[in-house]
Amino acid sequence: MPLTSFPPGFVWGAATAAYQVEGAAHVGDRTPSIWDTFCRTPGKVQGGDTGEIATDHYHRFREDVRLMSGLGLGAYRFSVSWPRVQPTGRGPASQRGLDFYRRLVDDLLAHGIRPVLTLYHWDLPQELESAGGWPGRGTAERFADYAHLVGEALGDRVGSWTTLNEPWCSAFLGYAAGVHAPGRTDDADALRAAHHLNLAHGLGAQALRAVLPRSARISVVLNPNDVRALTPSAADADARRRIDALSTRIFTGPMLRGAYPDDLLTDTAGITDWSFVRDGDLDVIKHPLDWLGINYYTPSVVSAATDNRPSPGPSAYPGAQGVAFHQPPGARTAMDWTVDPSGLYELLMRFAREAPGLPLAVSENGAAYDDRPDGQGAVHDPERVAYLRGHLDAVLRALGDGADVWGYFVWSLLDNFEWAYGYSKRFGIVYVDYGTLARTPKSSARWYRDVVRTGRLPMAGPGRGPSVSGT
Ligand code: PNW
Repeated sequence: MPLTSFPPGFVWGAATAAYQVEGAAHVGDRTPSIWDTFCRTPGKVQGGDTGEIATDHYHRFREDVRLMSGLGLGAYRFSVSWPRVQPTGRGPASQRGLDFYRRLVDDLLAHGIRPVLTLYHWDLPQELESAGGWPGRGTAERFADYAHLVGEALGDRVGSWTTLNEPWCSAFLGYAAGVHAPGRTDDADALRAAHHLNLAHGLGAQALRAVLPRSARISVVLNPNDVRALTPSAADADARRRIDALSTRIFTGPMLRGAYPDDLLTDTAGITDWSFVRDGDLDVIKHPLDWLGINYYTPSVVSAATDNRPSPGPSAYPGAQGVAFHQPPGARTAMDWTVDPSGLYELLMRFAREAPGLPLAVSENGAAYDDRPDGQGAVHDPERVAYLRGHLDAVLRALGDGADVWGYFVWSLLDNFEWAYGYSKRFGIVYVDYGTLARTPKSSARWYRDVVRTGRLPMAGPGRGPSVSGT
């Protein structure tokens, strides 16, 4: 029997990340992160945009919590800025930095909104990058200290913890493709970074477990890739296998099974011998998880390349020369990402199968569109409503087919700093006027409020009459 409504107790949330929303880059003891540096490097971020002010969430968080409360949200997924709370990446905490997160969390709790805290959403203290960054083992060790310090400070009021957000982006967009901070392009360094991010997760989870109350729930957030082969040929199936290893199994292998996949080690043998993996690392990385966060936006389609031309520019997939990427068919968002909710269903079912008993959450899902206010100042975003509806329907189908999904977080609460795209891409269900920083809920925010209230999916689009069931 397909489900027509979400189970009672299903958690509805929205997500942001520190560098993308906070601003206040020079407030308190905060030092620059690798994103501050990257934004100041000419040509790296569209329009020369930076996170200096962003949405000014640092000063406007009470208004943002009120907005979430008005939408009926049960949870807010946010991240802590490492250089705000531990300015040099080592040593003592900044009390002023921690106080900001205490105020935010207390305001959330006062509104009945559960805080879901991510320790690392890409804003590495620049000092740690200058000391070697994620390719160096020391950064993973520093992360454990940072986790301990935040756990000790906020463990009395935050029950849900995530070590890392999307380590794939940190390792491969940051150190191989160079399109994210710190903008390095060295395949061997990117694979070292992936391992040290895995290790940071394991050491961080251990550190949290040691300071948090037993009831605390510890997780990691991944962006597993739903990779499809262009044709059923053996060559395309092999291309699919290689990209699956480099995007998903490089993290889930160590984290869920305590081993790097053999095929990954073979595929990357020409780049590194993996001798940076020390005895005992894999046991640390396999630290038990209380839940797994899955971020999903779009699937990938790959084939064996039919010519031998090297791809233009550095790749985000070291060891996958000879794989061609194809735009999946279907409507596209402003990111040019194809809208295909079946990828979310497939990923949820995959983890339900491969990690039985591990609760899952959709920790990010959403879309960018070219939103602008109409003459009255209202923002109508029917494409986003259709996107969310389709993906929530996929979650409902996965729930009906036995996946243990406890919650869904829309990316994002607010329009914000979309990394290398600057402010040109708007993912929010709430519009931000970057001149005045005024917030205006889009029609998708009202639609989402109705979903949250009823636990059902009304028809896409405003003013289309009464709701019908979710299938
Ligand atoms: C995620 N890719 O980033 C992040 O967690 C968010 O901070 C971000 O705003 C959101 O998705 C939308 O982009 C990604 O190129 C960035 O595959 C790039 C990719 C994937 C995720």
